[in-house]
Amino acid sequence: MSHPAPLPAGRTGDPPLEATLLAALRAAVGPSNVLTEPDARRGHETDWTGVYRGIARAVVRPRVTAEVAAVLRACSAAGAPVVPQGGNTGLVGGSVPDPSGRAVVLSTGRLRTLDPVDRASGQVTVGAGVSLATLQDHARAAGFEVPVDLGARDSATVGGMAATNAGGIHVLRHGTMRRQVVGVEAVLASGDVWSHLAGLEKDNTGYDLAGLLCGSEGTLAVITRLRLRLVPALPRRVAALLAWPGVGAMVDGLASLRAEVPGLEAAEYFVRAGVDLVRSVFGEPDPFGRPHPAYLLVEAAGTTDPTAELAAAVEGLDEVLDAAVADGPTPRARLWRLRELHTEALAAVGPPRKYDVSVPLPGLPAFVDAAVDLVRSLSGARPLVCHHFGHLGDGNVHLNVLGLADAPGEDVALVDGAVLGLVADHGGSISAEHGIGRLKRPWLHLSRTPAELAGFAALKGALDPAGILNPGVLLPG
Ligand code: FAD
Ligand code: 2HG
Ligand code: ZN
Repeated sequence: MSHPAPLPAGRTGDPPLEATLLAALRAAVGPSNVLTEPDARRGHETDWTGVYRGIARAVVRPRVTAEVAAVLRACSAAGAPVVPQGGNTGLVGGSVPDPSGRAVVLSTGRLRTLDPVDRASGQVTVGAGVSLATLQDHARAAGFEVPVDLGARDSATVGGMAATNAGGIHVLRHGTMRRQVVGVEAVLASGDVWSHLAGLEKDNTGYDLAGLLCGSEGTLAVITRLRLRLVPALPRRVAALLAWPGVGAMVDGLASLRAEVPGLEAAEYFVRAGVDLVRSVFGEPDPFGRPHPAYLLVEAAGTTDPTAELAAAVEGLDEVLDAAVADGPTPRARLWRLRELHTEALAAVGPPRKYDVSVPLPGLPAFVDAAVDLVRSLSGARPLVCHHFGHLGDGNVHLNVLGLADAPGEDVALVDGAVLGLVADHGGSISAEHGIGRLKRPWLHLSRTPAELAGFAALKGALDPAGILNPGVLLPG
C-alpha cells in the first residue's frame, strides 16, 4: 500500500482534512490508483517541454466515469484543485499542477473503453484516455480513418485532443477536433455527469455542450468519453516535398494546389534553418542535392491514385525549385520525418519559447518576416533565434524562440508581449491549436474582447463555482 507523501513546504494542510481527502480518493479508485510517492508522481508533474514543473498532492487514476465522479466529489468537498491529465503532451503547461502541492492530478490513462466502430454512421465511442494511435489502429481495422492526426499520436489522448481542440496535419481537409466530436460524456466539479453520446447528426435540442468542452482545457469538466466522427480510409496516397525561393511563393503555390488537387490532405511548411536543425540533431539526409530557402510538404489521398493529378498540378507551378515525390509508405515517412522532427529537434537544443499562432493566409509571409526581425531586434547579451514552421494551409505558424531558456521572467514577458502583439496587429490568433494553458494566460485579451472574457467567467462560475478545475489555466486570473 502507498503512503501519503510528506506535505511540501507551503502546502496548506489541515491533517485531518488531508487524511479525509486521501481516504475518499482511495475509496473512489482503489488504494493502488492513488499515487502519493514522489517517484510515482514525478512523470505527472512535469510537462512535455520540461518547462512547467509542479507538485501533485496525489495522482489519481480512475477507470470508469463513476470513479471520476467520486474523485471530483471528494476534491470538491476538500476544496482541492484538480488537474485533468491525458497523455501530458500539451505544449502550453496546462496538464501539470502548480508548485503549491495542493492540486490532485486526475490521470485519464485508465479510461480506455473502445466501442466497435459504428459503420452505418461512421462514428465510434471511445474512452477519453485512449491514445490517438490506438484509435487510429482501431478505425483502420474497420476501414475508417480518424480525421485528426498529429505528431504526438502515440501518447496524446482523445480526451486531451478534445480539451485542447487539437489541430494537426489534416485540418485543411477535415477541420480541428471540435468538428469531429458528435457527443460527449463529462463530469462536472460537482460530480454530476453530462452524457450525450447518441451521435445524432441532427439534434437541435439546445446548447452544444460537447462543442463547449472542446478547447476548455480541463477548466469546465473532465471528459470521460467521446463520440467521434470518422472518415472512410483512402487507400491510395502520395506525398511530395516541394522546394521554393521563399514563403510568399509557397502561399501562392498552395492556392493553385488546393484548386487543382481535391484530394489534398496536408500542406506543411518549414524553412532551411529547420532542415539544418533536424539534420544536425537526428542526422537526417538532405532531401535535395542542394539547400533551398523554403519547403512545402503536401500529401494527397483518394480511392484512386492521386499521383498524376498532383504531378500535373506541381508541373504548373513556376516557382518550384525542386520536387521529390513519395508514393510508398517508407519514402513518405522519410519526408514526414523532416517535418515532424522539428519539435523534438528544438527541444534538444532548447527549450524554446513556443508561440503557436495563426494569421490570415495572405498576410502570413509578411508576418513571419516581421516576427523573425522583431525577435532579432529583441536580442540582448545572448542572441535570440526565431525558428518557424507549421500548417501552411491553416495559416498556422509555430514560432519557436531559442535563447530565452535562462532569461529573467521580465525579459521573457517582453518577448511574449512583443511577439503576441505582432500577431494581434496582423489580425491573428495568439493560439491556433495548442490552447492557452499557463503559457499564454496573461495575453488572452489580445485575442478576446472584454465582453467575451466576461462570458468565459460566467460559464466558469456556473459550471465550477468553487473554481477547482485547473485553476491558473486558460482564464485570466
Ligand atoms: P494533455 O497534455 O494531458 O492535456 C492538455 C490539456 O487538456 C490540459 O489542459 C488538460 O488539463 C486537458 N485535458 C486532458 N485530458 C482531459 C480530459 N479528459 N478532460 C478534460 N480536460 C482534459 N497539438 C496540435 O494541436 N497539433 C499538432 O500538430 C501537435 N503536434 C504535437 C507534436 C508533438 C511532438 C508534441 C509533443 C505535441 C504536439 N501537439 C500538437 C500538442 C498536444 O499533443 C496536443 O495538445 C494534444 O491534444 C494533447 O493531448 P494530451 O492527451 O497529451 O493532453
Ligand atoms: C507541430 O505542428 C506541433 O509539429 C508542435 O504542433 C509545434 O513544436 C511546435 O512548436
Ligand atoms: Zn502544429
